[in-house]
Order: sequence, then C-alpha cells, then structure tokens
Amino acid sequence: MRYVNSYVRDVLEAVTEKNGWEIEFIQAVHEVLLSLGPIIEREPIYREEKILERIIEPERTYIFRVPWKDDSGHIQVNTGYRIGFNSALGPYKGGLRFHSSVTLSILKFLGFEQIFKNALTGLPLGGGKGGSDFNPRGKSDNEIENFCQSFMIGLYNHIGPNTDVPAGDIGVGTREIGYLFGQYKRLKNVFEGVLTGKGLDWGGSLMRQEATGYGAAYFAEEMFKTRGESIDGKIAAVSGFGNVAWGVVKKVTEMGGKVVTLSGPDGFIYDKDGVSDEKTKFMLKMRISGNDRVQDYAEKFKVDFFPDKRPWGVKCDIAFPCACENEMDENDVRELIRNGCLCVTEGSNMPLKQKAADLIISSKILYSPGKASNAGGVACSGLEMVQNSTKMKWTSEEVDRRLRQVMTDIHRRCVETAEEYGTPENYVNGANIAGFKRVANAMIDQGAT
Ligand code: 2IT
Repeated sequence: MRYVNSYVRDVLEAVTEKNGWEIEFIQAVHEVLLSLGPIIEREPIYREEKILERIIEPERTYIFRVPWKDDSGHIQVNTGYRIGFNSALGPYKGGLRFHSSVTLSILKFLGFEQIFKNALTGLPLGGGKGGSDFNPRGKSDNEIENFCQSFMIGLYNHIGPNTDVPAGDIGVGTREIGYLFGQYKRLKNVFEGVLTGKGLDWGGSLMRQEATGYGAAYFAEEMFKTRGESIDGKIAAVSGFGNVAWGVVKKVTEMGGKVVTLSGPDGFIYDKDGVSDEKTKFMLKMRISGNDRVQDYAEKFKVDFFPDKRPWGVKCDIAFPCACENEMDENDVRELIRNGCLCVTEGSNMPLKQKAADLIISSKILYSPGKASNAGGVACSGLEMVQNSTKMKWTSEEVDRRLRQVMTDIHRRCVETAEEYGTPENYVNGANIAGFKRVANAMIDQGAT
C-alpha cells in the first residue's frame, strides 16, 4: 500500500470533512495526495507554506443561471459553472463539459486534475474547468446554439486570453466552441484567442481534434519502448466513441495496432477486423448525430453488439479507457489481467475507480494516469494559444511534431520522477509528483496567494 505522510493524512481528513459530499472531487484529491508522501517528506517547505491546503481550494468558482428557449418556445433552465482552480503557471486552462452528469463535484475533480496535467505539459497553463448540466442528447442545432449563447452571456466577463481560456470536453466540440466564440466576440467587441478548439478558418489549430487521442497513442508507445516493445501488431480495446476514442483509433491503426472495441452508454461493439478507414469516419457521424449510442456502428458494419456491457472482458494487449470517469472497476481490471493485457493507457479523466487503480499499480501492467497520457489535448490547446497570440498558423506536421515532443517529455518526466522518489515504473506517482512540484514551487515564488 501507499505510504501516507502525516501532513497528507491531516489534509485528506480535513477535505473529506469539509467537502464530504463531493465524492468525485474527494476521490481525485486522494488519488493525487496519496502519491505525494515522498516529496512532502523530503521538502518540509510545502507544509510550512500550506501548499496542500491551498492547492485543494479553487482560486475562484462561478456558478450562474443559464436560461434558454427550446424549439417549442418554452424556457429551460440549466446551471453553468466555471472553476479557476490554480493560476500559478498561467491563465486558467481546461475544457467545458455539457452533460447531464455535471455537478460542482465533477467539475472540481476535473479542474483539480487539470492543474497537474497542465503542469506536466511544461507549457505556461494554469488549471480550470467548467460546464453545465445541459444534456445535448436529442437537442436540435438551434437549441444548442441558444444554449451556448446564453451560457456565454453568463461567462464572458470572467474569461479572456490572459485570464481563463476554456475549450471543449464531453458534449462540447467545434460546433459548440463556434457558438460560444461568436457570442463572446459580440459581447466583448474583440476577436481574440479566448477559447481553444476553434474552427480552422477562425483561429483554430490544425491537429487539435486529433491531439488527445494521438497523444495517448504516443504515450502508450513510449511506455512499450521501456520494455522493448511497440504498438505494432497489438490488439487494443477502446471504450467510448467520441473525440478521444476517435484519435486513439486513428493513431493506433496507423502504428500497426488493431482496435477491436468501441463503447457507448448503450453497450459495446466488437469488430474483429478492426475499426479503420470509413468506420473511423462513421464515428464522427455517430457523435454529431447526438444519439449517444454505439449500436448504430454494429448495425451499419454488421458486427457484434453487447448491450449494457463494458469492453474490458475482451482479450487485448492494450486497453484505452476513453469514455468517462469511474468507467473501470476492480473486476474489469481482473479480467484484463487474466486475459494477458500488457498496458492500460487512460484517455479519459480518472476512468479507474480507486480500488481498480490500486490493483493495477500492484500488477506488472504498464499503467498511465489520464493526467499524463491524455495531456495531448490541452498541450495542443497551449499550441493554439501560441499561434493565436503570434497570429501565426503552423502546419499539421509542425503541430504534430511538437505534440509528440510534449508527450515524450511527459513520459520521461514521469519515469525519472518515479525513480527519483523511490517508486520506479509507477507512472501515477511520477505524474503526480512531477506536476505537483512545478505548481507548488511557482506558488511559493508568488507568495501567499
Ligand atoms: O480534459 C482535458 O484536458 C480537456 N478537456 C482539454 C482541455 C483544453 O483546454 O484543451
């Protein structure tokens, strides 16, 4: 089990008492703080400076009403949120999630994770997250636009290219970013890089769509290299069918691997021939349809569909959870181990329940936490910000080269830090300690903020 330092224990007890009902946030705080024992022990200054007490408290949180009119003319009301969690390294940066499951706890967990993820990229990015409990499923394009415009009325005063730069997440893609951006421009009378994930003709970066999935595949490749192996010839199980899964499928296939599963809230599909080419394009159609179901794939390509099941019982060499938080439990991990899985690379944020993560860490499986392996998305957002502020546009080769470099650097940082703090091959400790160190030191430099 993990070594628990007394300062870490005290802070965990306090946060649990204070925010006990925020289950996902508490889970994320445990996941990070339980890794920090070795560095906290070595550097008493973090305790003296109350870094843990400060880092678990968002710098600011906006919660606002989002009224909008549906197609039948009725007023609907949702809750909008934007959390600026930590700005020690740069403007708040992180996505907006539009999903029925969104609560303050979900966004606090995502914002907290984002701090360390963004720090790991080495780019000047603080951590933030936002969104709404708005459910895009079954909504018309007109309703989505109405909602986005109203959401931006609640938000525009609190964001800006040097303050807070939101992006997409679940339920927020290029279309939504477009509506949000258009409304911001109108309200502020300025065309500036306030959001990332923009369309390619109006400030977006090439490769941003691909970046999260490609980054995860690059990270998995780096992990395999440490064991003299590669993705080439490997079978991959992927969950989800959205933006992250799409990028993973494309890059893994290009690297010579074969992706045999995708999943949705309705179940999973098994495609023994592999998801590739036109099937990959169909993933985009499924996403845009707003139906939120993967069975359409099985019907279209005549492959097996397993209703209400997750894909982790399928025999695979690599598992890429790319759907949502807490999508894998202990039993799933046991199945993967039993079937000889070599590597679990997280594409989504905190997909493993705490016990599932503990089990996998104690196994020999290569395992990377999302804050390391899915950092390619936000890293590319950071590159979009650079292009916006210099009014330049880089080629896809240029962006991809930088993305790959960022992922290789994150991998190296994780490996070196895990070793330095006495837990070799533990990517969770490596990622948490390396990310924490950069943020904590910046916080100390900047005084009691
Ligand atoms: O979870 C994530 O890293 C994102 N949704 C991307 C955030 C960003 O600012 O690009």
